[in-house]
Parts: sequence; C-alpha cells; structure tokens
Amino acid sequence: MKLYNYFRSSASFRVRIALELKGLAYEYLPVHLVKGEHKQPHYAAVSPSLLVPTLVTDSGEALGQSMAIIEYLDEVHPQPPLLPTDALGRARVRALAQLIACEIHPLNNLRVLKYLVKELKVEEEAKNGWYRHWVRTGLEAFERELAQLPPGTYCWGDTPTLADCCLVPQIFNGQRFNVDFSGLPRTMAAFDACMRHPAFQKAQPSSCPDNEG
Ligand SMILES: N[C@@H](CCC(=O)N[C@@H](CS)C(=O)NCC(=O)O)C(=O)O
Repeated sequence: MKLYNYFRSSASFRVRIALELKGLAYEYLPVHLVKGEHKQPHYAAVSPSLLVPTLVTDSGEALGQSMAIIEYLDEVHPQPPLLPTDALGRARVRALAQLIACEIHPLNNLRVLKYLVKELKVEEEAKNGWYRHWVRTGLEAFERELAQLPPGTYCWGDTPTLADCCLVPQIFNGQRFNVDFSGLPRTMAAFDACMRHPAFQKAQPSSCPDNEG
C-alpha cells in the first residue's frame, strides 16, 4: 500500500495511526500542503478532491477521505478491530469520531484558515482565535459525550478505536495553536493513554520522514 500524506495533516495522521495499529506496512509518499503540492497535476490525478490523505491499495485503487479509508482497512484487515462488534457500540464510536472529523476539523482546515486571512482580511490573531474557539467548543462537546459513556482506558473501552484515531491528531493540531485543554479529564486521559501506545508514537508527525520539526 501507499499513503499520500503530509506529516502535519490531521486527516493523514488518523490513517497512519490505523495502519500502525494494524501493523500494516506502507510506502510513505509526502505531499507538501504548504507548498501547494496537493494542487499540482500529478497529485490531482490521484486525488480529484485535492486533499490528503489518499491510500493506494495493493491492487492500485486510490481511496480518499480518512474515515472511509480507516473503515476500509478495518474491513479488509479486521485485526485488531477499530470498531466494536455490536451495532450500538459502532454507532457510539462513529459518533465520537465524526464529532471531530465533521464538526471540528472542517472549520480549521488549511484552506479555511487561508480564506479567512487572504479573502476576508482577518488578522493573524483573530484567525488563531477562530481556530481556538471552534476546537475548544468541539472538545467540550466531546468531553460531555465521553462523560455519558462507561469509563475506559480509551475513548471507548480498553482498546483503541476509530474515535482515538480522530482524537489524537486533533489534540496535536490544537497544541500548535495553544488551545486550552483544561477541564477535559476524560478526553485528555484517552489522549494520554493513546500516547503511551507505540502505534500512536510511530504515527505522530515527529516520526514522519517529511517532518520539519
Ligand atoms: N474529510 C477529509 C479531510 C481531508 C482534508 O481536509 N485534508 C487536509 C489536510 S488535514 C487537506 O488536504 N487540506 C488541503 C487544503 O486545505 O488545501 C478526510 O477526512 O480525509
């Protein structure tokens, strides 16, 4: 398999975690987002949506959207599972994952932040305020959701799931923008547990070949 991705991209990071959790080898193909490599013809041929990550399967199929990629990996390589065996558990885990992937991340994507600055002429500090506001608001909701669920080591239960694949990159991203993570005990306990797991360590930006520090 090949993974087109960028060390700092949180959607890419989600897929790297899933690959590491499942012990799957892959070729790392860097796409430098800040240099706009995702908009160049060679990458557009792979990803018409001009987004990372893209997973290219062993049979040469290019797949976009991190959540779809992770669910594909989970179906094709079921061990260890990233979704619970019961329908209700799967719905809970997907809801947590989507709270991050659909409610938080799209508001803070590179192209959204660029649009705020370049087109709407928002000052750097106001842009950072936008970022911090939406991440903090989303994580507070995430914490309230976790508080309703049975206690566990990770977001759901005692093994990492799709929800953890989404949470960890969002926290990493938030750290870069100095988001306040206080008062989020369940969320940060799950994050800390993940960071003690070797798969999350191997997938993190500082472990990536294109890491710029
Ligand atoms: N929902 C997509 C999001 C993909 C996405 O937005 N990727 C970002 C990096 S995290 C990207 O390629 N951004 C390019 C841009 O904003 O121009 C997924 O989960 O894969």
